[in-house]
Amino acid sequence: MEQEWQQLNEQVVSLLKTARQQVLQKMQEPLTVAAKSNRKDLVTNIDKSNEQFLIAGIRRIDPTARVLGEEGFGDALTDLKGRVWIVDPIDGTMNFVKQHDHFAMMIGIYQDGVSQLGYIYDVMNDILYAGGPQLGGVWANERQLTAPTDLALSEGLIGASGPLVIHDIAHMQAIVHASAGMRVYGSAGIEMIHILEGKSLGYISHLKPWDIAAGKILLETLGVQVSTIDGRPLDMLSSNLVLVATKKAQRDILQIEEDDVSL
Ligand code: 2AM
Ligand code: CA
Ligand code: CA
Ligand code: CA
Repeated sequence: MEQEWQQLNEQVVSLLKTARQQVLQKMQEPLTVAAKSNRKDLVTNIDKSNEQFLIAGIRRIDPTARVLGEEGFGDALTDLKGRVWIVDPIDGTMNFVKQHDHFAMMIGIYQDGVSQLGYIYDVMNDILYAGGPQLGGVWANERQLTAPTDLALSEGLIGASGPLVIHDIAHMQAIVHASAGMRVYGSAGIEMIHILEGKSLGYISHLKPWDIAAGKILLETLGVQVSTIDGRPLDMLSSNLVLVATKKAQRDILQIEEDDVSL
């Protein structure tokens, strides 16, 4: 059984490395960019072609699995039964378009809704974060990661999505004020890499399943808490206001939420 997962892992790593080469190559040509729900929500030709490439590879690796992909090339899912792969072909599309940097490819593998393996690939730095319960840890390429220190909110940096802070949703300004400072990286994947590396203690953002599927598996493997902003389990079939944090910081943030409700 363990060997099966090792083999599966090797196949996914190889698929992602090939996908990276293709993306780097296609980035030499001008991008075709379109707006989805609004002018800040973009999709490019590479988001689409990379999702198609990844899903074709997944179907070769695991023919009976179902796939949920952001750009719609996978299956329409109404439940998480069996093996489900959740794919974000380019996370941080705005960064991809504007910076040609600070974006990631992400894959999360679930079995009957339970975490198995997760992948976040920092494409430009060529660092692949891979791990989960089926590998018994998390690796950044060949380097095994240790669990981040369990910092309290006041002791570290917190990542957030800009709009949540601007509109002060879910007491974001009080949370940021109580932390050591806020960072906005513009990619859920890159934010979660900072937490895996112990460089940020948390991240708060409104996220879809493909934004959080891979990170949840990797983060929880290292003891980082992943919940809704009010501390409940995520619904992996819809969007959630997600709170990722060290245990102590999660407690501090839930307390801020509760204190405000009691006013
Ligand atoms: P994406 O680039 O794959 O869409 C910052 O914008 C982060 O939030 C990115 O990880 C982005 O993922 C995600 N995100 C989720 N919903 C979004 C939306 N409606 N518009 C822009 N970004 C969104
Ligand atoms: Ca998108
Ligand atoms: Ca995303
Ligand atoms: Ca995306």
